Amino acid sequence: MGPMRIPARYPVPRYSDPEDVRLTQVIEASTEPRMGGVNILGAPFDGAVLGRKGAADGPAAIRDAMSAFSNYNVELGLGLEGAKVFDLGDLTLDGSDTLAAHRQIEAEAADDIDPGSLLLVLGGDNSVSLPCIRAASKKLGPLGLVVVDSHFDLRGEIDGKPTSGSSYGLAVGELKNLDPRRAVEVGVHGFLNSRNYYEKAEALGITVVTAREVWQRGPEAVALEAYEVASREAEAVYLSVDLDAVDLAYVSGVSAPSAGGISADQLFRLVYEISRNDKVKCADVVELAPALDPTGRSARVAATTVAYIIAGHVARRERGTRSR
Ligand SMILES: [Mn+2]
Repeated sequence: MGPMRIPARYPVPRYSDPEDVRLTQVIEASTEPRMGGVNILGAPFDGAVLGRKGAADGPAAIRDAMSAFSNYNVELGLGLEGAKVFDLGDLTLDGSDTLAAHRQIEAEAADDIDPGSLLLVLGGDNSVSLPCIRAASKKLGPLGLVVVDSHFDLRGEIDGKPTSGSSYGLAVGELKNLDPRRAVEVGVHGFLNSRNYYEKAEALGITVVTAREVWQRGPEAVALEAYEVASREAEAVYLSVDLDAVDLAYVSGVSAPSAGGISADQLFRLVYEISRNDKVKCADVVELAPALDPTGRSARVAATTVAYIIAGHVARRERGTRSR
């Protein structure tokens, strides 16, 4: 056992209808990762954010928002009542010490990664992706990476420390088994990235798909290409979702809201299509800062994203059944 965790809390459903099992009723608390399912782990840390703080409250807000959902999705023709979803609770992290927090996230995530399951990390600022990717590369072998984000996040360290803008650059720089030619960045757009970081992505051989290309080609086609690139000669694929990829009309509760991003629906379709693939063994959903969006919309989008990732995992087992 690692350090103490804070047990996950889901609100008690406001009503009980045997004809409508709520999504949160499918989720079981667990102190250990379980085989063959989805293991949720909260990383409430925002000590390395470059912009506005608040993502430390992300995991709790995502769980709260999930209580609004049924377990069935009409469009997918898919129910999650038989899903094996376990919640391992929240890590207890020191928000003032990025390096120590990252060491702890890496160690605990490594304990919870299982090649037969999906570890789904709820951030936390985007810096938490780095220790999770490190853990995945150490536990799972040759790794591919699919990122959905408005930003490249290819910065170096600042004052010797990683930030919320450096996770993917540091990961491909230090991890021998994460070939940047197996990294795909989806959703960059607008006046949000420097030419230098675009050229760095190109030089590294990272596949870049802009937000506009998602609108033009459709999320399913983009997801197919992204998984193909990321899974080539890889044992496992890591999916990292920065919610700021979504247009600020849907998601304003993030450190860096983006105008002109992809739509919420496009994000759901992207993550669902990617999560349906067997090699996806680790994922994160980061940057929700609920206090920055008092309407609760951003938390709803975050929670729906989590539900679609779980649905993608369930769809692996149900392949071949009718889908609408
Ligand atoms: Mn971002």
